[in-house]
Amino acid sequence: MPRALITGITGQDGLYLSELLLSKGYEVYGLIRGQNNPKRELVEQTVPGVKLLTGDLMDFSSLLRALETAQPDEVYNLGAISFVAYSWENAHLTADVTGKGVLNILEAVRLYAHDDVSKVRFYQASSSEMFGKVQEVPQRETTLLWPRSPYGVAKVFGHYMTINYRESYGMHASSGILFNHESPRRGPEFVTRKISMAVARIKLGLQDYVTLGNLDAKRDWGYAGDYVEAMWRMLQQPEGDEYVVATGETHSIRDFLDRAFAHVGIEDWAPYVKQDPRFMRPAEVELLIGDPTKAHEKLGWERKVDFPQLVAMMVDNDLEEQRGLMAG
Ligand code: NDP
Ligand code: GDR
Repeated sequence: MPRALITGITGQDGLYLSELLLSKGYEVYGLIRGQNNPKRELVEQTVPGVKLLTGDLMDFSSLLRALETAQPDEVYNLGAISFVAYSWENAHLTADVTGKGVLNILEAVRLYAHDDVSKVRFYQASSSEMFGKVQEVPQRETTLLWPRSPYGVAKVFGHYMTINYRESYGMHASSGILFNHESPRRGPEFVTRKISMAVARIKLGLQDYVTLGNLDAKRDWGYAGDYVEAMWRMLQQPEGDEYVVATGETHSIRDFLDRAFAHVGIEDWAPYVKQDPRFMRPAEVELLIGDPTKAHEKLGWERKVDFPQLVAMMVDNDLEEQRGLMAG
């Protein structure tokens, strides 16, 4: 039975990846931080097969302990401070967790493996935010990185550190440059879920409007359930490598609003959307669109859920959730 250790188990991707690996017969361990993590119950209910180990990406010895307990064949490093807007206000913390945390776990894997690094395969959750002020359209594995936020800068550090451990120590280490991926499990601070929740609540008469920032930014949005499959496929390759995982399509926040409101029968959303500079970023990533050719050709990966299906899935989920809350 293969064994996997996942950091960031309480997050959107941690849950989908756990489900995928459990369905493939893996023994799955998840690293959970904090003395009394409020999301522990969610993980225990959603993926009861996962064994939880306490640890933090900033606490090197906790990582080594988790590796020694889990004895994993595969390590998926999904843990991060992942909210870009928050990273300006907490730049040092973001650098420590999202950046240096990657070095901590890579080094812990190396020491745990006693230099026989071939016994553990490593996945790093890199991000399209590394492309920032994009230097090429669409963005691919070789596009020059130009991050625009402390989060993006920290991810660049983790990305190159992953490549460096592969080149220095021969580790089977891969970096998935994943473009935005969403789902009903997306945190409510991210724009897609903020919109799907607001649309559901507006439709049900529970909320009057939603306040957003820049509506013109464009993102390449896919479905998280599809993207964790690409992570797993990367670690089944003979060698570690870098892969862009994206849909190859881009849509603005306005496009997302159009679809989400239309899904509940509202064609003109202008009366329900306000803008506030508080949600604008000091430096914006205006356009992201990925070229997933390498992932298609080498991993045989294809997305299954398209943009209209994704928006509908998220709004339907929030309608159901809000109706459930209303019913008590
Ligand atoms: P989430 O924000 O949903 O989850 C982040 C996870 O990181 C949570 O489980 C959180 O745990 C954990 N975490 C935070 N701080 C620490 C720490 N100090 N030590 C250990 N764990 C910590 O992110 P997603 O699931 O959406 O994304 C997964 C990864 O993929 C992240 O690294 C993200 O940056 C990256 N990524 C995401 C993309 C996306 O569109 N979703 C695209 C590209 C990359 P807790 O519950 O304790 O806070
Ligand atoms: P992003 O996702 O920064 O791309 O990072 P987010 O949904 O936060 O922002 C997307 C775009 O929407 C604009 N926007 C708003 N964003 C938020 N959160 N709230 C608003 O009210 C709002 N109004 C407009 C933003 O300015 C931005 O242009 C996500 C995270 O999951 C990262 O961890 C991951 O690496 C990248 O995706 C790929």
